[in-house]
Amino acid sequence: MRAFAALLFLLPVAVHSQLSLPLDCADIRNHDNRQLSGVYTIFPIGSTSAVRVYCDMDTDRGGWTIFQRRMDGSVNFYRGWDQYKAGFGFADGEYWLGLESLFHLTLRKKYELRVDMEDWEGGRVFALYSSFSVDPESFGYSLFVSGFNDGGAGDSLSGHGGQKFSTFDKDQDSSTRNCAKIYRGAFWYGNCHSANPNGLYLWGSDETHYATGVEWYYWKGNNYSLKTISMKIRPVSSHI
Ligand SMILES: [Ca+2]
Repeated sequence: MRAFAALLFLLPVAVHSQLSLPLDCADIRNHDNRQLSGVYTIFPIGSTSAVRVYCDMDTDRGGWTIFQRRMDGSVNFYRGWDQYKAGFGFADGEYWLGLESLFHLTLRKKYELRVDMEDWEGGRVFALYSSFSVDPESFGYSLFVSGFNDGGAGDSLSGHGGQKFSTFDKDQDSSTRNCAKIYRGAFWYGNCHSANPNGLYLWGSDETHYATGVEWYYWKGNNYSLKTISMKIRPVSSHI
């Protein structure tokens, strides 16, 4: 009886701490909508999966979990499969959250995707997609994206829908060549790309090596490497 009483005493605490682990930045915002943009810890795959991410709490009411960000060329994005699966970089700078986390997040909730970008002349545009998810590794982490809404950037991503993710050491693209090697990145390449957000950070316009930069074709073409780009997701339900 005494043991049972002790259990009753402990149980609500344990349950509460489990429930309070945020899955994403929307959970953090919904818990306290005065939170500022910055680095937070989320748990995309359960209680042992703590990972630090940058939460965008400003754009369109906030609650965005950033899973990809380029801003200063400080992190090397030309990496292999294991790195893109697990994630790399720094939450307060440039990073890739990881395909396994993306798969688990988009399995748990329905997400929209927003891609914000900036050129070297002060221009800022975005592309919005009302639905975004990633398949499990056994299906090559295939991309599902639909419902494009133009924020001035044009649609450089819908054409990548249905493609598996490719890195230089795991060619799953639909080209006879190795797109990741040719364009120095890692992405849901088809034959090969109209967006290369994980390409080489080239500080602007460069025609030396075709389409290898951080690119969004329908805004800036194939030889313009953007100043910043960030890919962020938010549960559709929190949009209301
Ligand atoms: Ca290939």
